[in-house]
Amino acid sequence: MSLCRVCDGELKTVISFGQMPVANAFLTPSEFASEYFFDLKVGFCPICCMVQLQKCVAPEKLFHNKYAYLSSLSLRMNQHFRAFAEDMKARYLTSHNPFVVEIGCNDGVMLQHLASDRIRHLGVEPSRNVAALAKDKGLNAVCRFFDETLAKDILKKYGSADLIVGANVICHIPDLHAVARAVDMLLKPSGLFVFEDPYLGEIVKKTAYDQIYDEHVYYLSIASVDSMFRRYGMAVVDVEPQSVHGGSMRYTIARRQTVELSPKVDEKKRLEESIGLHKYETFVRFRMRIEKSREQLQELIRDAKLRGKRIVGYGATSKSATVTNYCSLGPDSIDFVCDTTPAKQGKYSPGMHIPIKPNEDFVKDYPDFALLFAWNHKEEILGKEQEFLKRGGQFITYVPSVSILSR
Ligand code: DWN
Ligand code: SAH
Ligand code: ZN
Repeated sequence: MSLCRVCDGELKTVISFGQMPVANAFLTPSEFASEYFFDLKVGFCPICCMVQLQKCVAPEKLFHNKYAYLSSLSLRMNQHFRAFAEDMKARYLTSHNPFVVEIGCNDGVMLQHLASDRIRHLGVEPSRNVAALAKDKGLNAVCRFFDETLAKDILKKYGSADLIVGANVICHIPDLHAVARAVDMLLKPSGLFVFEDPYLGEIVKKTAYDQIYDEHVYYLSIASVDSMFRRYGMAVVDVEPQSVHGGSMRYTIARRQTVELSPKVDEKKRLEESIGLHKYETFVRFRMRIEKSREQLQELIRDAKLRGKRIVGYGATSKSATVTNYCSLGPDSIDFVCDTTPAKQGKYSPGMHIPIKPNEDFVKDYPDFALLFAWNHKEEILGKEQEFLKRGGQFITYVPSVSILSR
């Protein structure tokens, strides 16, 4: 029996993927034998509606001095975070000498746009290698996990924050109660906490089951986030859907009664009810679609291999660890995965041990099919791979459904 990390309710299992490796643990052959696996299982809490991993991997095992994901490597994400920073500046950072804390600043993809305007800032980034990249950009960053102890230290050194921001990080933190307490401690009375994460409504709608992996402890909705923060005298006061990462939601949290509630919050909460995000049955159907998706992808790939086609994976995403392991796709069906991240190149994918190669290897000898693991960057990738398409190459996708993308 697993209990909800938010309310102690008994979780109802949505899907069990079995033993899975750490999604960002790209490895060398000498590390194959000692590879770490854990039981990847998602549960739904019928009391507070929080969807979450039933068991999670210790954060120190995921975020360390060799964290593989670099936020700045996509043009699209750079544009997104520039716009995010500009929006925060214009709306919330107009007072005298404001102070911003970013949780999970990674290589500084967003913070750089605040620092360039000399805004007082602090990035909190526990992965040492990426924190170092942020510092190399001249940003002020601390290499720690965000928690109450750190909040206390920040408060002592810099004073309270006007704004706390975070992208794709709050859903990574197992102890949300500690996050809420730390935010409460650190924020000015009228301060705001703005964060975004992949949105449960989109994950379910698109059957984007590959968003389920070790780092993503929570699959958030407005209802579950609001009920969590209400326990600490705060509430979701505004929401704004984002198109990045396959569909995210940006939540603005404030202390209750300090900010007027946007009508969008209740409107979107009603929408969540209409699509059944508060009902276990919705997730039973989600599981059935996931199983169907696996069958279809396996069949498509089996068929292509029987016809002697070459398949290469495009983008060694964290998400691809779930797809390749769940669908048993190894080097016998996928020659290699191309990826622009230097630290991933030359290594092997977690669990299935598919070689990771630079993009140049893809261009040098185009395959028949590219399996689009980075489907969330589809426009950017299709835009730059026109030559592959012109020469008759095709992209295979599995989100929102298994299909071959037409030109
Ligand atoms: O939440 C998280 C998000 C923000 O980033 C983290 N838990 C980990 C990570 O998830 P991901 O690895 O699924 O993120 P992406 O952005 O889908 O990863 C894209 C991968 O594809 C990167 O390794 C870079 C690579 N890539 C490429 O090779 N060519 C990306 C583009 C756009 C390209 O053209
Ligand atoms: N914000 C970036 C990075 C997302 S990847 C973006 O949206 O692209 C998640 C990041 O959160 C990693 O860099 C990881 O090291 C960091 N992280 C994980 N747990 C954290 C915690 N408890 N406190 C602060 N950062 C954390
Ligand atoms: Zn609960």
